Amino acid sequence: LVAKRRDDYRAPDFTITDVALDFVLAPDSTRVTSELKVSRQGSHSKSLYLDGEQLTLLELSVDGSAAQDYQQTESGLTINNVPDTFTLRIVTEVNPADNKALEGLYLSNGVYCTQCEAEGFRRITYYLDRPDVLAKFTVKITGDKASLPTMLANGNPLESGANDDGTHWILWQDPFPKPAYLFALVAGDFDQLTDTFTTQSGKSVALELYVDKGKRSRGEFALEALKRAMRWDEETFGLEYDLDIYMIVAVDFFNMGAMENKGLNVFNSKFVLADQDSATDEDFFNVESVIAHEYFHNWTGNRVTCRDWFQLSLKEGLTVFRDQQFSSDMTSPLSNRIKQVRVMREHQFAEDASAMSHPIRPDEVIEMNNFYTVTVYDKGAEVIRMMHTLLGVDGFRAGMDEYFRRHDGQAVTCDDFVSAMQSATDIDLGHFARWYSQSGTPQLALARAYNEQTDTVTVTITQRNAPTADQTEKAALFIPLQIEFIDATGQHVTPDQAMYADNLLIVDKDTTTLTFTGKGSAITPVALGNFSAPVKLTSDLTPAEWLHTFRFANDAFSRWDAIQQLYNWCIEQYYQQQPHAVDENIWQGLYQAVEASLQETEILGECLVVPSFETLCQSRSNIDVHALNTARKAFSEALAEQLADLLLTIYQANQTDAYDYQPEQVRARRCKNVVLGLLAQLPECKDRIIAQFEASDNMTDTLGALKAAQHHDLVLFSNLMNSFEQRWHDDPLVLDKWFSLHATCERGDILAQLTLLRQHPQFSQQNPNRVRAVVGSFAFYNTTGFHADDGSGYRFLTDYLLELDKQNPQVASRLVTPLTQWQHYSSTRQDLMKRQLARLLEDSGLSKDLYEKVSKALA
Ligand code: BAL
Ligand code: ZN
Repeated sequence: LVAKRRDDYRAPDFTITDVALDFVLAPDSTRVTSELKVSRQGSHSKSLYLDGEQLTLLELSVDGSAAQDYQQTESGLTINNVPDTFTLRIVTEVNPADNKALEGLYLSNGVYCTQCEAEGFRRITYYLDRPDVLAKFTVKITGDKASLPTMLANGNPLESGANDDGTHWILWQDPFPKPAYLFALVAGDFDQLTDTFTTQSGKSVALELYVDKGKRSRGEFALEALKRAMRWDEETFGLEYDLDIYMIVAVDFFNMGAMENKGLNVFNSKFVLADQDSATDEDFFNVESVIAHEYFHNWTGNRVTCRDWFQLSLKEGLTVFRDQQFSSDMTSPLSNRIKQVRVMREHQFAEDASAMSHPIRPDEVIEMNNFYTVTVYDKGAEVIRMMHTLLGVDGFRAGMDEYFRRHDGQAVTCDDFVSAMQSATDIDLGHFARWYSQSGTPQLALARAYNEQTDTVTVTITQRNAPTADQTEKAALFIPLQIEFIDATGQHVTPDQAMYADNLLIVDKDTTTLTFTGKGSAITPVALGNFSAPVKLTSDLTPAEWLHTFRFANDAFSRWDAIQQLYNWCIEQYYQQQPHAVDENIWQGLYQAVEASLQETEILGECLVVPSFETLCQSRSNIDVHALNTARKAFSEALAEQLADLLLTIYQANQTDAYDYQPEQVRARRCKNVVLGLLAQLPECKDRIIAQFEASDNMTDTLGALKAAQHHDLVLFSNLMNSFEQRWHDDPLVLDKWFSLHATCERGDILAQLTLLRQHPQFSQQNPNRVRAVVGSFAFYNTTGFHADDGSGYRFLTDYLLELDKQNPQVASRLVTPLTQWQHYSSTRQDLMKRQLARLLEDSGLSKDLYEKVSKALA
């Protein structure tokens, strides 16, 4: 298997301007007729090469004459001696019912559906399946009228009619030229929700949402969220929707979260369906943010798309940043920022430290599907956010306006984006742009020295960029570091030197220093405010100074982070078998900090969350997994004991009235359920958990009680879980929560439990949501089970992946991630993990997807 390299990009030899597709749908033999207007680009005499996989070719003609001079391979079709411009007609047959990979056209639960990003269109017909070929599409669909009353494609419906044989047909046309990855077709029998949206220029847009029969009311929130997103993009970026109709279809079988096909988004039903009984506050949040994300792609992704797949972050980093800003405006900036940072610290830092390390704009790819990563998406969004910080709100908006002015209708690169941003302001982004090409997490270390003679505190910040699996040579990055300084009395002080802006220091060299003269020796730097850059920061702060920071810092994120750093320090003492180092002063300080914050529900709730095991791993090496996990739990239990009376007060104070998904209630429920999780570690909590479970009028509190029970006692957990299953046994989407809770339960017989879950009537290996809920939850979050000392957890995952890879390589490749991230653990554990990776690599039929990740992890 050969990797493709970014540097090898060549403009296409041919392009396609118009596409007419004709689908005749049948479960195992769908016929696809494609008529393409093809033209040669530049002067050359090369053959035309089209991508195509798993297709049966039935007819091929050039300008109406059957083609004779062509060759077929497993990956494409070469047609020789073609004219400079011509019409190519291709008839192929595909088998949607047999398509378990869920790429291309597939049939599941009676619904025909497509997924073409990144390279799925080549499984529908032969094509120039690359994002820099933009064509206008018309699509005719013919299908059974009774079972497929709804048949959708991109753009606007033009005509429809019925045939004598029980089928009907419809013709769609999309006026906007687009790459094939944005093509979509859906056919099935749905409930429909409709609405209209009037754009800022007064145009009326029909909104249509299609959901499973009987699930209509669960789609209402998504439709409202869509309208909020449409309005926000007009108000924030002046971006208006461009077609007359915007359609969203929710499907149960989907590899990703959702897909931004032009005018016809296809969504995993998990990110559309939500009501008070079946969805948690977090589900509501996710629905709104994914709805917004896909909508925002209409400009950042569809109107301006990627030149090649190495540029994926051009649209994904930018669109994630946009959806983060939107969510923050709809809910709350602080809890959103914390949520985003948790993803970075738990998952993206782990990816940077692993064999899959890559820059946000990768250089080398074997299977593109492997690069829909937290690095390209979330670190990509952090890079955009840093530009936003550097340029300011107005500068950033001016840069975006310039980007659309230059590139609307084009397929462009990350460099084009940076250049547009740069041209709109006078800020030089040359050094900054290195974030696009350098992988790895920069490490900043902050240290202080005091010179009594001159009464000067020197704060030194060193930047280190360690080699990563993919790059040995590194250079200093351009890092905007938000920083504030507090003296012993809690007053803010400023350094002798001018900074970039208030509280913003540019760290662009190996060493940066600041001095404070005549301000005493006790100066506490509060660095990385609002997580202003995706870096790891260590400092010489003491536990007392973390508490001081919590008390006096202006930046709310820094206050939260100070408590997290303090927890990290405490857990380290437990891990080093010296729990008494967490002395009375620290416990008292924590108690007072919580007591003083009883009215600050939002930050309080977040501060009472102990860092996850995965986050703790990112600042350690040669980890003894069980010792660290035990240390974390012991500290968490001690925290609950020390704060018990306050926690009870908080629990009582944050009871909510009849359920409503609105910010104040969401904060209260979050705080209450975090507290219940802590209290659950204490013996006397059982009745409280049962009471919450029984009284709950919403899924957030129900799930809060179940999670608490999981930490409290296995008998209680089993009883409540049985009761939950009885209520939700016929609703697989809700049951995913139940699957996931079982799979993350730390119990000795977890593998037997997983076997039972796989035999559950609602489990289906063909449904990615079920697989992620059971196997994904286990591998990513069941620390004791997955990391069992005898290697049985690793073996379980490997056995499972060997099966799953034959059906759905994309999902298998996602799930192998925890096994490839062995770098932080002790050497015996690394050996156990690598032994299973080696088993995977021995499989001669391994997919490209798994091969790329596994071979890198073993290199
Ligand atoms: N483009 C793939 C799904 C998403 O990021 O929206
Ligand atoms: Zn996206």
